[in-house]
Amino acid sequence: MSIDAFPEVRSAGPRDSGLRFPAGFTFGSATASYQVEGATGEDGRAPSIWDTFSHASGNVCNGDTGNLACDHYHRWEQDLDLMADLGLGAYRFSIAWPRIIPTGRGAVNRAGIDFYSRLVDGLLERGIRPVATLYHWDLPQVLEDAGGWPVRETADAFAEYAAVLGTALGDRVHTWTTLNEPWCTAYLGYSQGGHAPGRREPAAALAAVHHLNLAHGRALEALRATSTGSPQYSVTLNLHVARGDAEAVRRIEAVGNRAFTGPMLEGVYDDDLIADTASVTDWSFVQDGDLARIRQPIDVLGVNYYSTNTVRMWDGTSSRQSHDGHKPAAGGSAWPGSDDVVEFVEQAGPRTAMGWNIDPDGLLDLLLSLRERYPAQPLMITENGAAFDDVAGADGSVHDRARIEYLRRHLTVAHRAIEHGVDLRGYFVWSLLDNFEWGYGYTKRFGIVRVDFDDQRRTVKDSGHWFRELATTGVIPR
Ligand code: GCO
Repeated sequence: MSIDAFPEVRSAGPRDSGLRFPAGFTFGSATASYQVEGATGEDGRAPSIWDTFSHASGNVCNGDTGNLACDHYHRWEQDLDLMADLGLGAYRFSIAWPRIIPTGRGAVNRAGIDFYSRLVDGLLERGIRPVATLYHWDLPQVLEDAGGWPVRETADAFAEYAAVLGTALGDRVHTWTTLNEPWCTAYLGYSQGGHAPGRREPAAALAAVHHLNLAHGRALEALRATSTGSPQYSVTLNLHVARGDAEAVRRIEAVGNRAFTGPMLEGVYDDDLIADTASVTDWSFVQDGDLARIRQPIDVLGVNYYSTNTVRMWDGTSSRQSHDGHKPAAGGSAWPGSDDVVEFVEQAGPRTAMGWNIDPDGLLDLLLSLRERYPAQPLMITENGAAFDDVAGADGSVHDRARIEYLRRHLTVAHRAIEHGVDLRGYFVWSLLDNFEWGYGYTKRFGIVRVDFDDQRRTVKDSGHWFRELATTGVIPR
């Protein structure tokens, strides 16, 4: 269904506020282990691919690393107090695999389990639901050395890791999320090269796609078999909202979206995806029975949304545009099979400090199209937010009106989606804290809480106060 069917729900205007979310709608914030924890060498944690990648010169702005990040590993209690003070109903965090099984397979590191166990208990004590992601990009380096996601054994290792977590935390975690944005892992990590491990091998990236999908299915099996509570199960995808020429949009949706939703939600790799990528791989890494294991019911599909893309077919001669919001641009190709035929057209503004266009209607398009295709699948916005060039006062205060406007307009759209029948269960702002923004290091700030990286002081920004009002009243504030 096209958005044009709902002309009245388009364009959340700047004065549109006062809308109330349904009772039970979850407001939360999200972070990820390598982006906030620091303490990379403590309590038995082994290096991840992001340690290796950020320590190698030229990969991250200013040579920044996650060595200290927000020092959340030591300041977690204070950070949980902050979340409670902000009235958050849920916290979406990720677990660092190299803290749990430092050797990738085999021995479990008790200290790693204990950290997350304390974190989960601390959340529950404060009435905040723990939403735990198993993989937000910090693969143990030892597993990359053995081939990484392009090899099938990494999915085996992931299932073992999932069983360890299910056993240790599955009595208390509210929602398990297997993977965060496997698109980034596969394509930015193994083909485009802007993310760890920084490989530029399109065929390997497509093998990584499949082994991530398989890891998702196998982890769900393992979590279900070991969790003794009654957790919900989910995965988080960054689905691309592409506009423009129909054929270019079809190609981007095939390799960018349906490569994941196909197997996970329908048990198929679509024929057009196989055809588009035929010059790159023959998909022989897909074994009998894999698709049945990947397709499993999930309680909620997590959706991360920031901006849109405009695409068109490229004739191969004119000078080529490439404005697809890579983080950051890295020379390799992020769309195996379609890089040489599709170009990304520069988007109209306004933009955030990431250079990403601000287009709340894209979120509505995405939610409505998911409802159309998967009417019975509950959805959750697991990331939405914006980096801006914050100016902090001497007391750390930040008057980030632009971020408030960004959040308000997207939340308005989320509310309208619900009014139009989308089964949307919650909204997690990215991010709780300013943190390590991958290839951009500490140069991009997404937090609703400012972090002074000199002294680790936290200061709630105006957007944080605004979000508190939203979370405690359920009404979108002005
Ligand atoms: C992602 C990740 C986050 C990012 C955020 C801003 O979406 O890439 O889940 O870790 O920090 O999206 O880029």
